Amino acid sequence: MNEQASRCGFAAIVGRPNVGKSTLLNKILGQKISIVTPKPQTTRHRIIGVHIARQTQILFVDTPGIQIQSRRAIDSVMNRNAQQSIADADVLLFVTEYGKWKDGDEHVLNMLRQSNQPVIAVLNKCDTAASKVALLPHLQALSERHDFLALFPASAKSGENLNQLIDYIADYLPVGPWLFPADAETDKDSKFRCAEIIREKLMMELQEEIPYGLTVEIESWEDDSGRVAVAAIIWCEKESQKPIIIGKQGERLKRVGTAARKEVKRMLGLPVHLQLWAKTRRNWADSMQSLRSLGYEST
Ligand SMILES: Nc1nc2c(ncn2[C@@H]2O[C@H](COP(=O)(O)OP(=O)(O)OP(=O)(O)O)[C@@H](O)[C@H]2O)c(=O)[nH]1
Ligand SMILES: [Mg+2]
Repeated sequence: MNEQASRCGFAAIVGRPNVGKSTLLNKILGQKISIVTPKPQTTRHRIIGVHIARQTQILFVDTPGIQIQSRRAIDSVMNRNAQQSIADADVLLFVTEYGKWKDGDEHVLNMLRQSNQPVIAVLNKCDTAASKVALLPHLQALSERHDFLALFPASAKSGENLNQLIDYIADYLPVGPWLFPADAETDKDSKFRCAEIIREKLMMELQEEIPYGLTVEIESWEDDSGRVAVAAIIWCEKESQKPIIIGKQGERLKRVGTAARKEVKRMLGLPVHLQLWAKTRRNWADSMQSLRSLGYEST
């Protein structure tokens, strides 16, 4: 590689919850780095996905959806993770959803305006538009909200326009050496990704407030002659949530375990044995001390 011409930088993917930030990261990377559910507030951490476009190493940073209100300690931690990613970025991708401009979008855009960082607007979920013509007034309205570097209608689901977006970022990022090894995919290790996969399956299974009161901790991880044995604890906030997570005769926990095991096996390319335990840690999501010990950054 010609060292002189190499470029590298952080492109933080920001927006309100549920606009498709993690789906966008995964589609660009061509693999699941960050979990996705139809529910808001799925992503809780900063997750870097490394993508190479020509001579540029683009460090995409998936972030938690920024919430207008932070009611609990975990909400503040999630918002801070997103804010820190904004501060550290070379360029910001402000993701919004076609046809759904909300107060939450305005709130995020205000934060971006105050950051004085360069912002690219991504109007996501354009596959839901009836036609290309239907997009035009929405693109016009978005372009009038801020002096964006560029604006891309896109679909993280179908991949529409993502190559153009990637090329734009690759040319925009500063000249400099690559910060990650050439074959790096993410800054997160297999344990983190396994815990997240379990949390995704739980979020898909559970309704109302319960998914927000859960976190997953890997208790043990043994890699024994090409076979991985994992024991994970699902922490809930209240004792009353435990039977709901476990389900009748353990059927829900079994479904979650089976789905998670299959995906972890695919990720590692190795046979996996997965054991799940539901336990209670009272109000862990409201306690900074518990959050820290459960792996939540508190920058
Ligand atoms: N139709 C359509 N759906 C999409 C697209 N991108 C994402 N979705 C869906 O939108 C929902 C939310 O996607 P996520 O990627 O989890 O959204 P997020 O912005 O990361 O959400 P948080 O992590 O909660 O902030 C999921 O059901 C996705 O399948 C898209 O381009 N088109
Ligand atoms: Mg997400």
